[in-house]
Amino acid sequence: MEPNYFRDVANAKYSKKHDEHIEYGTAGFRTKSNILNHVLYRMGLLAVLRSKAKKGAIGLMITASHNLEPDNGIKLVDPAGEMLEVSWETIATNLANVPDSELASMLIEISTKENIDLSVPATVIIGRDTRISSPILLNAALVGIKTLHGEVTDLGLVTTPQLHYIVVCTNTKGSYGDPTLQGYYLKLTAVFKSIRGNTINNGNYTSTLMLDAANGVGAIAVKELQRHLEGMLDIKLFNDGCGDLNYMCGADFVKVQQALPLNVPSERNVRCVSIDGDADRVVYFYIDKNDKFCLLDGDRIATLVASYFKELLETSGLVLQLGLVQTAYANGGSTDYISNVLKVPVACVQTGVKHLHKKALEFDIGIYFEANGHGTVIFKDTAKEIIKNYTKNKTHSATKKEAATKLRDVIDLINETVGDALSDMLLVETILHAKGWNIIEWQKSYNDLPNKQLKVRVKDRNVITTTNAERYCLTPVGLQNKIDEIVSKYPRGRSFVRPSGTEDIVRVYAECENSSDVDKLAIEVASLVYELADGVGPQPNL
Ligand code: G16
Repeated sequence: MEPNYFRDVANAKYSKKHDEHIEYGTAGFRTKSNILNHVLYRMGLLAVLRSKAKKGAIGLMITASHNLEPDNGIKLVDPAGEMLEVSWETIATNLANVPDSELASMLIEISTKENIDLSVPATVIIGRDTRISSPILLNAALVGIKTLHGEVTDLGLVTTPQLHYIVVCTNTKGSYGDPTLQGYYLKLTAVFKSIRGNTINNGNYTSTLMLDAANGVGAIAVKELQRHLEGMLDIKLFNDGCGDLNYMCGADFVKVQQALPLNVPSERNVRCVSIDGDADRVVYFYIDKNDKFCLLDGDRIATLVASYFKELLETSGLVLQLGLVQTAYANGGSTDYISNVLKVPVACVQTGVKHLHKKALEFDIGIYFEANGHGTVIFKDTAKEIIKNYTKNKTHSATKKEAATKLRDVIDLINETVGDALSDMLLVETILHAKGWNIIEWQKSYNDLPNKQLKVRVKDRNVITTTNAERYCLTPVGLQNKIDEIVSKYPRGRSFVRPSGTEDIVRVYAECENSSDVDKLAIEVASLVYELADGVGPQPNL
């Protein structure tokens, strides 16, 4: 170890100015932006160490995704474009909270324990969303990276999935794609256009859609996408950055409130899309002929993709294991449909795409989606090879080869590194186009159980602990028994509670057979949480 390497890490400007404990949560550190300066600086330092440890470029994204404007956050991206390895989340939390006086010694400890060769060069690829606080936090991270002599590639304003994409492209020397934003748009749109061919509309599918960009960085990306799509998709853009970020708009608002986002006109039967503040989530919705709001969330996207892939596998005769991964938030209606109608194996894991991604890797083709619209599809390298070879095999019939070729091509439309709202949207559009479906036909495939999500404020959300993929509450003791009692009163009732890893709240999920009951069920469970977990502020209501 070079003894002086950490000599300059003490920096008064980025000293820790408060004692609030902060944790690497569901998707990195996320809290009020004004208490994050030292965390960003320290994550700049850590990103350099991680890059040296992995001998590859590391990503650093400054965003609080679906949270409102006053929050911000940071997440690190590993060299293959996936989320930071879980064991390093603990290292990140410890480093973020250590007193300034122990910062250098903790960095030395990390380097020793992780056996890091400090002479290896380090590269950090950095991006940010459109929050007002992001440039200041960017500077803090840059100072951290430069203090440990890391190289920086600053991408400026990018969506989170764009950063993931550029990280993997950089580390694979371009074999996954060109490591530039231009490369990202070209890769996605070239294959979208070639699959679509000359037929812009097909059957009941038309290419018009309305898109709510949550007033986030996704709006910039959508405009660029439109330029590359050359009119093949007629996107009418709303919430393109002039209003407040994620405020009464965006994928999280639409999913949780099950309501039309601000500014999107109420036009019957028009396909609409909402993405979130950093464009890693997407949900669809429409207003039906009776002016009722209808949501097609991550579960719907997952089932649409699973049914399409299953069809292509069956038609082609390719024998590959297809599987789907969900979380406890998945609607019971979707899980029944996947298991009993599609007959695709389905697994349930805890919230956070890092957990879904890991589980999905077990399948040849792993589809994973959270109900909130965060997800993607991943393919084993061996599966990609099998599909490619199959398309070249002259003994297969034209029909079989055609199906295998579609499967091969559609892989390039997918950002396999992480959920990507734009790539997912292009995939959905491709499938709807192939099936000749409008949004009503898509929705008819199965019925969702009526469901409701509520947020409860409590003194310390960590008093709630869970097990069994967050479906069972361990503490406070007695809470689960009481939830079970309440749920048993409602036909097909299900409810669970868990602390959020991105907001200072406890989330309550409820579903049951009758729409007239679901609000009551959610309120009953939320009130219980309020009572047993030291609720603060107003009592739960709708
Ligand atoms: C992040 C994660 C998602 C997770 C969501 C909510 O999304 O990437 O996997 O579902 O937070 O997490 P929690 O319920 O723990 O607050 P995003 O879009 O905010 O980055």
